[in-house]
This record gives sequence, structure tokens and C-alpha cells, in this order.
Amino acid sequence: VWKSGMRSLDNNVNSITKSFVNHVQTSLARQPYNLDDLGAYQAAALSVRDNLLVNWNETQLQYTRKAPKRAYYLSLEFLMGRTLDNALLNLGLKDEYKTSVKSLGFSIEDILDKERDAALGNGGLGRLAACYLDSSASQELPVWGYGLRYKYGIFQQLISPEGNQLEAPDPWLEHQNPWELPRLDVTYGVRFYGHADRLDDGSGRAIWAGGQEVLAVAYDVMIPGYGTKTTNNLRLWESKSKRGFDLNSFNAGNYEKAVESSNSASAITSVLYPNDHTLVTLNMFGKELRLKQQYFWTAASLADILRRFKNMGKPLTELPDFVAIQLNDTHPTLAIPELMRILIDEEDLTWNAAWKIVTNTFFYTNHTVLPEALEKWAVPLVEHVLPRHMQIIYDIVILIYLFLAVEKKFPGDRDRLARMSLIEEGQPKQVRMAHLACIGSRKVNGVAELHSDLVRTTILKDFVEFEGFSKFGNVTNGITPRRWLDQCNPELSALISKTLKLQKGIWLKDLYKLEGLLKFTENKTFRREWAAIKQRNKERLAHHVLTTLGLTVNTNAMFDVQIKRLHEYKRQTLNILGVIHRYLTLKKMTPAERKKVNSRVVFFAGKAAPAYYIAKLTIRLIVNVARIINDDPETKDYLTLYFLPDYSVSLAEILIPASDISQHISTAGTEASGTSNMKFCLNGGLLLGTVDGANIEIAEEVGESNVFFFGHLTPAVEDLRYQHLYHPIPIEENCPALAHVLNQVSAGLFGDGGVYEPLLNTIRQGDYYLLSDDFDSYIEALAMVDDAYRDRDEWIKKSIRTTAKACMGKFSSDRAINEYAESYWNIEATPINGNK
Ligand code: DL6
Repeated sequence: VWKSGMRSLDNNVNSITKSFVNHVQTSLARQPYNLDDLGAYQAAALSVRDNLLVNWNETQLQYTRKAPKRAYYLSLEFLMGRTLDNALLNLGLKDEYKTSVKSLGFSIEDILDKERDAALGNGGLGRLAACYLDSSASQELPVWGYGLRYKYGIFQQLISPEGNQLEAPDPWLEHQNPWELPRLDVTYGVRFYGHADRLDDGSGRAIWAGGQEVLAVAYDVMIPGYGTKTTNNLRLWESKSKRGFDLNSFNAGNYEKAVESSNSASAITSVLYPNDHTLVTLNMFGKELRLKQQYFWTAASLADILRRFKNMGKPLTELPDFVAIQLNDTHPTLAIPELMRILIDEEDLTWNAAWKIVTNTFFYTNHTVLPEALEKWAVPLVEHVLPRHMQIIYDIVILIYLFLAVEKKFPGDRDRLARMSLIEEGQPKQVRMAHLACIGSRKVNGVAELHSDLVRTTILKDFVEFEGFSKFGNVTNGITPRRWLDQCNPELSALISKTLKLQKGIWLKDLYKLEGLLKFTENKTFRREWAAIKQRNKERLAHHVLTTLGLTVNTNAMFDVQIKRLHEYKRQTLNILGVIHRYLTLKKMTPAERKKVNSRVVFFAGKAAPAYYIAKLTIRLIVNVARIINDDPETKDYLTLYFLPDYSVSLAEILIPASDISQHISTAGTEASGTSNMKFCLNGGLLLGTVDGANIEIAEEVGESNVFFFGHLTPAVEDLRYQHLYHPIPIEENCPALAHVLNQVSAGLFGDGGVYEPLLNTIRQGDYYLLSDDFDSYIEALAMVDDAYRDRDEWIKKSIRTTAKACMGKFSSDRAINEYAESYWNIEATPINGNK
């Protein structure tokens, strides 16, 4: 249907070949006969881009003409991964390109493999943003993303011979990036520092002047919808000096000073911060740069949004009728005082009128309740970098919020005032960004039922009591089935289409249709085909390990996968200690006993924040445990372990379809949602997890018999922590099995035990993440997994049920984005002419 919409391009194989060769000669200035795979990738990408551009232009034109209400998704991270395969799928041109490049002597797989991931994100939060862009375009919703064009994305992870994580830059823009359009004419000046002088005319206005002015330059990335012409936009900002370089210093021979301002301007978008749950480890300079990133991006995005709105000729009071701005976590919260500043200082609105517009335009999603992850900015820093915004924040505290409204509702409740204030007392005082985001937004949501409950009952409890329950909702996260099933697991996708007798174009846009697979669980042929695909995906992963690490993987074993950022709360440490426990148990067995054991291959992948010492020690332990047990002739047929370096979206696309079981084992109440759990399920992998985040809702869909749960529940966590702190029981008593494992590590079974003491001591002393409380039930759950896997036929049935039920619809990002569109942003689908 959508192919017919591309009027100006004739997409048969011949014309694709013509366009490909044309790009080789004219855009790349190369000869088709000595082109390598990288050149072929670039030519193919440029020719696909021509298609996207036609649709992109048409979409933007229609949005301008029809002037629907639009939503803008402000996210400091967009973890896009590769684009070519996704663009081919969404355009419906994959087969044509495959044939075309084959006729020129290339394989489409080799070409696709040449693309570098666009890794402008740390993990779940950034990947969620990418899924939401895919779903918005696929649902024909007028949504744009706004982010930063980092010159360096998330660092490349290397593992040293000792097992230490080393970081190298990710120069993803090294080769030309065919997916972006530089908009050198779309620029905005952004000010930092200087001074803000209030006018004494009673208007509340101020003049902000002086300081540094930096230029924001737009780069547009086209976001094609699946099965539709709608092609939305992701606008990324690059910073650059407003004045080029300082000619006076240059002429005086002071070259360093001449380029100083240019360097300081371009530093703002030079690198993605690799810390996903805390910034406390940053020094003063690092913090200031991060604050500048946040303001630079929100100021440029707001200026752009307002320019587009003003072109409609409507009064600013109507802004909330035409614009919804989603704050992805608190990172873009400065947009709230920035919009106040524009409306009051530049547009001459009264304070109350401005506040009304602001609080009807913004929406805030919280992605974590971990105390260390709640953003706070030192007041002196904000005062220095953004003097006018600090005034506005104080005005919000004093004028609107605390002393008038809260005091009125809860007279004399000083504790409540202090708890709710935007400013936390201390040395220095700090601005609480979550509070600012909350009171400046029309609605607030968490990302899974349990998490949203925790938001309402813990970090924003006072605000719920003050503003009412209805402002605080839940939108459970989702994932795009296009990338996370069809692209990463094409064989499974084909089997589903064949079995359901439905074109994939139908069920990939309505995942509830997967329920139709349920009746085939009893069909032997179907089960055989299902199992064979899983096996081939395991072989594909094994091939990857062989070609990248030179190691041979036992593909007859169960594949057990934990892939996510390294963090104490995600408890990779629990997993590796469980592996050691299994190893020690195997060592004690006779050969005959071992033969009855289910073979298991454990995979880990994930990056640790560069300054996160304990997380890096966990990686080191995993790598060194692997070194010992993979070489042990007595046990290696039954247990092996791999740490795959440099986890990325592309690596996830290989790992997820190959998994039999995956682990999502955070301490209850700490993982807001998790999204890889949904991806594994969609690909027929079973879950081993705690009763946390979206695991709970997945189990509700799939039935608890298909999920392996263990561990304490959220309400117990606080009491256990209290106990550890004030009435500690030695670990030998609390959990002898774990104590034994820790002692073996200390004793040097995996190399110098002393190295791991700081990591082991986090468990022996305080045990904040409750490993000693959950270890026994974790080991029991692993044993249940083994038992279940022994009955392979029943296991395949569970696998089919998991795909059919757990991910039916509910965990598609199409469902999630529709919830945002309807219940939050109030925007509607805007089909592009010729679409339908
Ligand atoms: O909502 C996306 C993702 C959740 O799935 C994860 O559970 C959660 O940990 C993650 N949160 C963050 C918070 N970072 N900051 N700030 O990444 O969000």
C-alpha cells in the first residue's frame, strides 16, 4: 500500500540498481567495480534515503497544512542502533534491495553489517525513546523527537587481559552519516552565564545579558513509520561557536586563546555522558558541562517549537492546544523555567498567564525511584550558568507554589513545605529537578504499574496529596515489534506469518494477533519448526562469539542471558555468585552425577559507568570466573560462561533471539520497568526474575507458570535493609551457601581474592541490595528452570505461549504510544495523503 505512495520514485530492482550506481559515482565519487562493502553500504543508504526524503517532505508539508496538535519528545538519549535494515523494512523494500545488490555482487547481510550503531544513549531510557519514535511514525502520529547530536556516543568497551573494563571513544560520525540532514540554516543562539537584572516596574520581567552565546545547529534524522508514508523527524542539535574564532587574539599570535571560545562551544555536544543512574561522581567541570548540555538542548528545542507555533498565527495562550512537550525523565526540566522566561521576558505575558501555559504544555515521565538517580543541581552552579532561570525557580517556590498554595492547603505544616520545596537545604543548596518537573507538568507518569505506585507513594507522595491522584498515572513501557522481532528474528517472523496465515504487515501492527499462535502449541510440526529456529539463532550467536572472541560455544546447552547496564541494583553479582555456586556443586559431584545435569551456557553483556568501581569489579569477577570454569575439564561440558564486550543494540539483536532463559533479577522495587524482558519474551525466551518492574505485568499476561519468580517482595525490602543496618546477622548464619561462595572468591579460586574484597564487602556489610536475603530462593529458582528445561517439549510449549501471550499487544510500543497520545498529549493520527 505505502509503496504506491512513492510517486516520484520507481522502486523496481532496476531503478534501485541505477540509483545505487549513481550514488557510488556521484555522491561517493568511486567506481562501482572496486567498491568494498562499506562503500556499498553507503551507496545503498543514500539511495534508501532518497525514498525517505520524499515521504519526509510530504509528511512535514501535511503537518504544516493540517496544523494538528503535535507532540515533542525531549530526550537526552536516543539509542537508535542501525538504520538501514529498519528503513528497508518500514519502506517495504528489503527484497528489492536484496536482489539489486546481489546483482552487483554484494550480499545484503554483509552490507547491513557495515553500519555503525548510532549509540546516543546509555540503555533502557534511550532505547525506549527510539522505540517510541518508531511507533509514533507507524501510528501516523505527529510527533517529533528533540535531542543532541553527540560527536561521541556511548564509549566502546574493551576488556583488558586482567578482566578490567577499558573505555575508548565511539567516533560514530567518522564516516559520513547518510541518515542525517544538516540544516545549517536552522540555528538558534543560546546564552550562558552573564547577569539577569529584574525590572522594577512590577512586571516580574528581567533582562538577561552578557556571558557566552553559543549557536545551536539542527540536524534532522528521518523516522519512517512501518507500513505508512508518515516519516517523522528527530531533530538533533550540534553546538558551535557563534563568532568563529577570536581574530584579535589570532592576529596577536595567541592561537590558543583565539580558538578557546570555539572549543568551549563545541564541547557542549561533544560527548554523551556515560552515567545512567547518577552524576554524583562527576567533578565540578563535568557537572557544569552537563548542565550546559541540558540547557543548550532545551533552549534550542523550545525556540524551534515556538517558532513553528508562531507561524500558525495563533496567540501564545493557545500553545497547549497545539503543542504537548514530553519530558523524558528530568533531564529536560530546564524547559519549564525557560518557557517561563520566554513568555514573561520576551513575550510580555503576566506571571500567572505564563504559568498556566507552562503547566498545560509539559508532561513528565519518571524512570527511576533510586534516590541517587534523582537529579539535583547545586544552586550556586545554576545561579552562575543560568542566573535568570535561578530567579524564576525561586519565584516559583515563593510566589506560586509553596507559600501561597501549599500553605493554604496544609497551614502550618512546615515539614511538608520543606519536603516539597524545589530547593533542598544543605551545603550547597540544591534544586530538586523531579519536583520542578512535577509541578510544572500537566501530568506525570511512571513506566510500569509497580513503579508508578512507588512514584505516587514515595518520591512524589506529598505532591499527590497536594495536587490530587488524577495527575499521576502509569504508562507501562513497550518495545517495537518491527526491530525486536521481525528484524532480529526474521525466521521466527516468517513462521508466525505462515502459521497465522497473515501477512506480517498485519500482525506487526497489531501484536494482539499473536494470540492466534496459542492453538498451535499442541501441533508437533509447529513445535519442531519453532525449536529449530531457536537452535539456528543459538548457532548464529555461537558464530558471533567464535568470530569475535575466537571461542567455541556449546550450542546443545541451555542459553542463559543477562544483558543490561552493570549496576548493583540489577544484581549481575547475584548471577555470577550463582554461577560459582553451580560450579562448586558440579565439582563435588561424581562424573555419573554430572551426566544428569542440564548443560548451561551463561552470557553476560553490559557496560559499567567509567567511574563505577564496584560495577567494574563485577565485570572483572565475571571475566575471571569464565577463565577458570571454561577451562575446567571436569565441568566445562556442563557449565560455561561468556562476557561479551561492548554491548550494543546490534549485539542485543543477536543475543535476544538465541536465549532460552533470561535474567531480570533486580532487588524488588528498584527496576522501574525493564524493556529487554519484553524483547526476550517476544522471541520465545522465558524469564527468570524478581517480582519487580514490568516482570509483574508480563507474568500477568503469560501466566505465572511460564515465568520463574524468586526473591523478597517490595514491601519487605525496607525492613530487611533496616535489619542489615541495625541488627546485622553474620552472613554465615543468614545465608551459609552464599557465605561459602564468597569465601571461595576471597580465597583466590578466581585469581587474587583481595581484588574482589570491596565488592564482596558490599554484601558482607550492609547488603543494601539484599543478595544474602534472596540467594537461596534464587538458587531454587535456577533449579526449577533446570527441571523445566529437561522436558524439552513442554519447554517449547512454554516458549510459544510466552511469545503468544506475554507480548501480545500490551508490550508493543504501539500500545504505549497510543496511551500517551490519547490520555496525555491529546493528539490524533494525521494520515498523509495517499496513505490510505
Ligand atoms: O523506562 C525506561 C527504562 C526502564 O525500563 C528501566 O527500568 C529504568 O532503569 C530506566 N531508567 C533510567 C533512569 N536514568 N536516568 N535518569 O535509565 O528507564
